[in-house]
Amino acid sequence: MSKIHIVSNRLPLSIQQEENSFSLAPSVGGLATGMRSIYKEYGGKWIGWPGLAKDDLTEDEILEIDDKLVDEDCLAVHLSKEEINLYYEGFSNNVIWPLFHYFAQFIDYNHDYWEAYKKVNHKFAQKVLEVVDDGDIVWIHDYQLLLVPELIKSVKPNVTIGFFLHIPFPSFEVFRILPWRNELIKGMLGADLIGFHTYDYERHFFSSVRRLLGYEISFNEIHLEDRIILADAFPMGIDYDKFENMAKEIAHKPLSERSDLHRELEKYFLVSPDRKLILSIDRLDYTKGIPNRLHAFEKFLIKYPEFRNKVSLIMLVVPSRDEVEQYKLLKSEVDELVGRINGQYGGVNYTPVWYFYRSLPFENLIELYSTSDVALITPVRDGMNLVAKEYIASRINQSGVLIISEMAGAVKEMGEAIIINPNNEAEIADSIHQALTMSMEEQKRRMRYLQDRIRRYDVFKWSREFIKGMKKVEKLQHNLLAKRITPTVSRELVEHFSKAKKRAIFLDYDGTLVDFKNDPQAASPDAELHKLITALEKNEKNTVTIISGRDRETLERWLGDHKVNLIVEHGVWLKKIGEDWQMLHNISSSWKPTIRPILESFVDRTPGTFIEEKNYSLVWHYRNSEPEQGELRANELKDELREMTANHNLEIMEGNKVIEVKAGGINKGVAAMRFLSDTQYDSIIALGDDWTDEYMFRELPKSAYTIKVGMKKTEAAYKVESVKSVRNLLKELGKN
Ligand code: GDG
Repeated sequence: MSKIHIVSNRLPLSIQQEENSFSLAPSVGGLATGMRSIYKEYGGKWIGWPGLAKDDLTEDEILEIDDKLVDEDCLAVHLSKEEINLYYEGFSNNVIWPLFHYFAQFIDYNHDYWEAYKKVNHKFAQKVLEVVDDGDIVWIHDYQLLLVPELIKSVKPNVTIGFFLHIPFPSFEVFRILPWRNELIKGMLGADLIGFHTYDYERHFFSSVRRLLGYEISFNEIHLEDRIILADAFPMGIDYDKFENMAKEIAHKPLSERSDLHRELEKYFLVSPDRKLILSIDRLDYTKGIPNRLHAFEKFLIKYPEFRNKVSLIMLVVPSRDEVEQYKLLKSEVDELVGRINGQYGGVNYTPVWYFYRSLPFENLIELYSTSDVALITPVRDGMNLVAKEYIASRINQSGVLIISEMAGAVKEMGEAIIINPNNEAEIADSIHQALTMSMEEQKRRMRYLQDRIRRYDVFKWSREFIKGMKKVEKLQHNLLAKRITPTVSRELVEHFSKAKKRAIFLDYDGTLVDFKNDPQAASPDAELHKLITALEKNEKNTVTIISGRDRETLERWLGDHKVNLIVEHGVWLKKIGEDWQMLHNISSSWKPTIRPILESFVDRTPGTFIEEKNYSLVWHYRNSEPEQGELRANELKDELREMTANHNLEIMEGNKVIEVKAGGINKGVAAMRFLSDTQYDSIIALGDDWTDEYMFRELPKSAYTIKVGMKKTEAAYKVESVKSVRNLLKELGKN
């Protein structure tokens, strides 16, 4: 069975230094819980940083830690203080974190950070490579390790790699700000499956892939030269039962056994029966919207003074990254705001904001969740936000109201919550009022829906679904690669070819013999191509035919000196060696004046596009447009043309970034078969890259070697990866 390895910045354990040795304690975070079951079940390893700087440890201590970790199937990537400072605090938390959360003004563009990030990502990849075998699965987590997928893939292409991003992926307009944007995105594309919390992050990622690297994307597949990658949304869940069970346990505890915090909370409610609590829990981070929450709470107290002395906000803020300047500033802002609100609205028996700046044990966390009437979650950006889900799971009697920001990934699954814009303080104030005055019946109705959903898609389901996705992509790639020309097939082909006395070779031009260029007129044959064609045409056993959608003039100008046949405009015209052009079909171009204005209006409205006019067809090129706009307009154009073309017996052909309108009933398949009807051939080879070539692959006899360039689905019998591979193959054929 193939193993599944997990890679994350931190190992799911914390290491405690005791007097003469070390002890390990499991982490309680959601990721650790969800993944632990996976890598143990599949016999893999967890690779990550153990949390101690290696400069603080002796060689022997490092060995001792490594030994202890082996028992837990963990492998340590040991990092020095400097590496942690530059790679983790620096590039991860001072470049990627602010950028991906739309806080571009906080980015520290420090080149040393980037160098360290590359170096440490290499270290992680190296550790993985020590344990991974062909056929294994590697699941990499989060923004600290964006380069690791490619670093593994380039060495071990037969390992299936999953990557999950726990934070948002920003829009292209924000992502493009980064000097190292291409490297990061290429790093991610080493994965076979890329997971995000929401579809929005996924589409932002697609947009960056298209615009920065120009790869084609259809549905959720990214087409690379030699691979297909899937991206999808997998909203991360929580260990629902753990929260529910703890809430039940606490509810059944006798008064005497309750924690100090729990008793404090109960005292608060004893003062008056209509007292209520609002809860917020987050790490201290500028993305979590803590100041705006406090402002909004103050607005609520001003607008609804009848709730003063009755409603408090408990704010649990977990210290985080407190060495960083922005976090220090945020801390003082929050301290100040809390002080001011409490000073202004507080009294002897009433503290409006209970502010805890620390972390609490799990049990206390559940006490907070289960005692609070409202959870107020107001991030300005948040990948998912698990606190919202944990609140829902802890409400065992279905009371309670969740107010959640539309900027949290979790909101997509929370239609029944009260949804707010975190920058609209007046709206938040009103939402607090709405939550506090909501009838119990309504609270329960909403909470039941939320609970059903969050319970179903828990962290275990989430990880299983992701693994299912990795297996699916593995299969998909396997099927796509199934037709790839292996060395054996290549030998067979060359042998078959060399034995044949009369050989027909059909070659598409663009995307097959030459790579696409932004300007189609710039794709003229280079010296190598001329040499390859010459080698083939010199052998009189060969009949070479270039079969293309190009116009007569261009191909004749480029290849007219060769002893090759030319079939152009997808089969309208044929020029046999030494003869004049002949029309394979009698067609008219009287429809052009009707269609041209439509295409012109699309050119006017879509920058970067243009019309190419051939004798019997019109082509709208959109390769140089904004990729998404180009796709959108191409669909629009097809729609608009559909009615017209039916009336004129025309056909719309969709090539590679082109929409071509031409007379119906003509295609490369019909043309190739007409050509073959004159002579008997004992070997036929046809190569082409786009779907106009599929007609040819379909029509040619079964005995023909039909070869698709690229990894897309095809009716051809075989596939090769690129123009380069086509040229290598032709070189071989030219020797025989
Ligand atoms: C990142 C993304 C995404 C908090 N205080 C205490 C405590 N916690 C636990 C909560 C919760 C976790 O910490 C916080 O998770 P979040 O999801 O809210 O936020 P981030 O830490 O920013 O996580 C985020 C997440 O990754 C997963 O993909 O949702 O968007 O930013 O589980 O319960 N736990 C204990 N004591 C505390 O005082 N025991």
